[in-house]
Amino acid sequence: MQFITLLIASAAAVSASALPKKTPIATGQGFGVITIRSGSEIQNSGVQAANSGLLIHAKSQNASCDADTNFATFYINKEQELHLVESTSSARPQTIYVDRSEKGQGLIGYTTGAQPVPGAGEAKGWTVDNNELKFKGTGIQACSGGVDGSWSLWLDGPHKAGNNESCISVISSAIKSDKPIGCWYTE
Ligand SMILES: *[C@@H]1O[C@H](CO)[C@@H](O)[C@H](O)[C@H]1NC(C)=O
Ligand SMILES: CC(=O)N[C@H]1CO[C@H](CO)[C@@H](O)[C@@H]1O
Repeated sequence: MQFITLLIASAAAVSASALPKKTPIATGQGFGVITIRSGSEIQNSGVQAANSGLLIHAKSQNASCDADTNFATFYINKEQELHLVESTSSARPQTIYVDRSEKGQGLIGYTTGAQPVPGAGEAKGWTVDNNELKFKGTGIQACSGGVDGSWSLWLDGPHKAGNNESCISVISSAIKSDKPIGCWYTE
């Protein structure tokens, strides 16, 4: 009995420590994002930004960062816009948008500097609910087959976003960054 209790206690300790810490994310607070989909190869993958889109599993996001990192750092402002934390050497904000139109199929992209949000794109509506990143209540899916073995991220919806095959829904878990690293991400 004692043994079983101990076993259960230690199993619980292991799985609790494997879970990301759920520290609430305040407006303007820097955070990273990991994808949660247990049993898949993209469980606990850090979200990256490159080529005006979000991805996971790229060897390098090829960004110019203020410190060494291969993951993106974000913040949400009062207008519910999702931004990439800027490098100190860059003065051009990079802002994430989604295109929920029939053509866009849930595309997630980002603009750089004064670039307008394209066509049907929307930038306002991002929230972190109980540490999950969502756009107007909708979560995210990941699609394999991206550049360099990566998976591209799309708004959740039909699992053929952008005619990509094998898309799966994930939980995008926001993890507070105590020292957000600013980067300049490739356009
Ligand atoms: C990063 O740069 C390398 C070398 O140019 C390229 O092969 C790779 O596809 C780039 N990665 C991304 C995510 O664009
Ligand atoms: C990961 C992946 O396959 N991405 C493709 C998804 O669809 C868009 C638009 O058709 C392509 O540009 C991507 O390469």
